[in-house]
Amino acid sequence: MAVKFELIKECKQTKARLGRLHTPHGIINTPVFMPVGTQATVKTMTPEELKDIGAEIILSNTYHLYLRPGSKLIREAGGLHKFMNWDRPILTDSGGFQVFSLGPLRKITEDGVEFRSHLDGSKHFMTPELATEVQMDLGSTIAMAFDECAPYPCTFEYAREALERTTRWAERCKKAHNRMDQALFGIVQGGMYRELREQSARELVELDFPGYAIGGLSVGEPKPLMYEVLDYTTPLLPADKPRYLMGVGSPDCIIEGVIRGVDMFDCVLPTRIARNGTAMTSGGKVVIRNAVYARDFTPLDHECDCYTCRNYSRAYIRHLFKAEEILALRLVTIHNLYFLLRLMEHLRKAIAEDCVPEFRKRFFEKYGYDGE
Ligand code: PRF
Ligand code: ZN
Repeated sequence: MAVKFELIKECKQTKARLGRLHTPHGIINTPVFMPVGTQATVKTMTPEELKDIGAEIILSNTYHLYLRPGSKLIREAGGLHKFMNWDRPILTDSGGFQVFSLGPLRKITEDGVEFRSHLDGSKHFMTPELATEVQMDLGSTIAMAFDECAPYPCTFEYAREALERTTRWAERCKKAHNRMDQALFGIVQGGMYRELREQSARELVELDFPGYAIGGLSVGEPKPLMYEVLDYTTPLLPADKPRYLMGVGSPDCIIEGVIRGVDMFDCVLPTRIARNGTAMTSGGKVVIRNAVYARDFTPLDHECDCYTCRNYSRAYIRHLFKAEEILALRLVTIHNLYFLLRLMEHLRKAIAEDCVPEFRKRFFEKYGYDGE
């Protein structure tokens, strides 16, 4: 088995778990946040910088790398790790979400999905077998099954068809998968319907994956609804396998996910908002272009000791944004990722010390609840 999950401790007051995921590329402490490196790079960051801030695993995308530069080229380079000079774990998403969210035209059949490239409009056909082959060529540490993420809102009938197709596709991915040094995770779908989440989890657990993702959430539904789905979905998954909530990574959703038993998260949010000038801080979001920061010579976050906060002021970073200097993007990205990675560290400590509810309360009192 390519990965082994070691459950260290379960929280006494919540469903939070402390764990360690052992992989051929090293150990991941969970709950973990995975910075997103869609195109084999976490935008603006070198792998050395990612290590320095404590990133233990990153996520990359099958869909993007398949289209450009092509998975055979990456295989020729010696695999994704070598190609991008990152030797820690990498999780690749299967493309099962991107073909739906990025492709302008797509046609779903039992065999797979026909879609057009967002780059040049060329026609492609993605199947469970191809998504698996591409991920084996990439040589990621964790590969994901090819799934269908139903939109929100969506009828019971459609959500059922999508989940049943997802199960059949997961079976095909498993059959096609033959890399012993790579783990293949299954993805639970079923929309916002309890009965369907139960069916999906049951069918996937039957297939016996080394880890399970919860897909189809954070697709436009209200947050309380996502929490409700999580409430009944995580207990359906085996306690001795890692659970990954796909595409979720705002501080509030991470905390709410952790207390419901989620171990892994990924999201473009911290890196994306960094590049438009929004910093996540212990006191909430700071929109650095704002005129109130013109003469603010204090750091982005007075509680933060990241490279950016140790060396630069809000006024300076605001100036860099106004002047459209590249360093601006790098400095806020470093800070936001550091902020989230440190939040995960604090959560792990809170689980170890049995003070998760207190930690949650304290965090929200300071950070506030943001709308996104
Ligand atoms: N499936 C896959 N990737 C995803 C999702 C999904 O449902 C989501 C939903 N939030 C994000 N990324 N394969
Ligand atoms: Zn900082």
